[in-house]
This record gives sequence, C-alpha cells and structure tokens, in this order.
Amino acid sequence: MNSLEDLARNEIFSRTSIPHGASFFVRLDGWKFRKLSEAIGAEKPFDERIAKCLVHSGRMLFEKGFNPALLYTVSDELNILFMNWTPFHRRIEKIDSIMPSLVSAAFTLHLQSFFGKAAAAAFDSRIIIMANEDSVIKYLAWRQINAWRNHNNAYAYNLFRKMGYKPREIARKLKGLKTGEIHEILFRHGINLAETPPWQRRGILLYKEPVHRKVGGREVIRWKLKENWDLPLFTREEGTKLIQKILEWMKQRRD
Ligand SMILES: Nc1nc2c(ncn2[C@@H]2O[C@H](COP(=O)(O)OP(=O)(O)OP(=O)(O)O)[C@@H](O)[C@H]2O)c(=O)[nH]1
Ligand SMILES: [Mg+2]
Repeated sequence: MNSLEDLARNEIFSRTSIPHGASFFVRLDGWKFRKLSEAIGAEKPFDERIAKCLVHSGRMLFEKGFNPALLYTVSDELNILFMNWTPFHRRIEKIDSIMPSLVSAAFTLHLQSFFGKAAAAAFDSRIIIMANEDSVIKYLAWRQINAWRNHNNAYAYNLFRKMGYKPREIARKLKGLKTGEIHEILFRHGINLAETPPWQRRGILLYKEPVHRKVGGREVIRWKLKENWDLPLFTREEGTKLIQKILEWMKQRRD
C-alpha cells in the first residue's frame, strides 16, 4: 500500500494549466436555467432582473480582483476574457471551480433580492483558448449570433405556447421555420424582433473605461467599470472597433 503522503501524487490534474502567454475566455453557463426561471417566476421570454443578476455577479469578479479584460453576458452565460493578467497561475482546476462557484453564490444571493425567492443556482465552466485578438472578436461575434438566434426562438416559443401548442410541437415547428418566417409570424402578432430591448438581442458588455480627472492641477486617469447595455453588432465595424478600443485600454491599465 502507498504511504498516505503518496496520495497527493494522485491529484494528477492539479498541475494542468493554460499555456503561458495564451489569452482565454472562461464561459460560465447557467445550469438548467429554463427550470430555474420557471421556479422563480421570471418573465418570459426575458426578464431584466435575470440580466441584472448576471451583471451584478459579473461586476463582483472585477471587484474581487479577477481583473478580466472584458466580460460579455447574454441569456444565461458569462464570457470572461483574460489576457495579460490570469487568475490562479493559469491552473485549470482552480479557474473551473472557484469562478463558477463564486458566480453561483453571488447569482443566488441576487436572485433572492430581485425575486424574493430562495433558489440555488449553478453554473458550468469551460475554458476557450484564443489565438490572437482577431479570434477574441470572432468569439464574441459567435456568442452574439448564437444569442440572437436563441432570442428569436425564445420569442417564437413563447408566442406558440400562448397559442396553445405543446412544447414538442413547438420544437418541431421551429426546426422547420427559416429566420425570416419566424420574424414574419411574430410581426403579425405585434412583436418586432428588431425592436426588442438591445440587451436581449445583443447582450451586455462590462469593461473598464478611462475617466480623465484633474487632481492638484495634474491630469490623472481613473478606471471606471462600465456596463454597456446598448451594444453594436460585433460582426460590424462599430462592434469590432469597440472591442479593439477596450483591448487597447486594457493594455494601459495598471491593475
Ligand atoms: N423566463 C426566462 N427564462 C430565461 C431568461 N434567461 C434565460 N432563461 C432560460 O434559460 C435558458 C438558457 O438556455 P440553455 O442554457 O440552453 O438552457 P438551460 O435550461 O440552462 O440548460 P443547460 O445549460 O444545458 O443546463 C433559456 O432557454 C431560458 O429558458 C429570462 O430572462 N427569462
Ligand atoms: Mg444554461
């Protein structure tokens, strides 16, 4: 039999880490949030209080010193980008356990205060390595396009439910419909998918923005955590430029 101390050697994943110099996203996704949203009585298909719980939980990561380059949240996910500063010496087990547990705890507390319901929320966690800044923009564009698709389906699902269709029938219906057709059906029922609140369609971005102040006749830069609830499309020039600007700012930050 091995000595008791030898068992530490069986912690074979503890040294698994992200390669040095690589930027990466941590994506946390709410576990069974469809069920959770029902349980707390969230508005369908979107409830601003859920978005606020996500944003507050994301803000906490900045406040606890995780120092992300930016954080993009939409639906029930948080995408947290790390570039020149990385948590836990890049150890995967640490990142994939502490970040989702902290966010789950914070989110649960916020649910309690926004909805007045005690429901334990959990998030899964994964790491996505970025080759360069271009892949950061592509990654964000991908998550935003995915959110737009889910947004359209969520509105359609909600309408079909109200019309009396069963979930299985709706799933079949949605599979057979093209995006344009979904837009048309909803439009006929008074919902213009292009005019829902921007945070529902495009998500919310958190990042630090410089604020120039005069202190004792000297200009100093203070970094303010900004919540952007009115985002451009990341596939368009305006969106690409916003991300590039945030990444440039991040390089100037000294925190
Ligand atoms: N009513 C309501 N539901 C929401 C809201 N935000 C997220 N959700 C629910 O959360 C789900 C998120 O999608 P998924 O992550 O694919 O579904 P999930 O139930 O979390 O399943 P897993 O992530 O696989 O555990 C949506 O389909 C909605 O059902 C909201 O603001 N209101
Ligand atoms: Mg989920």
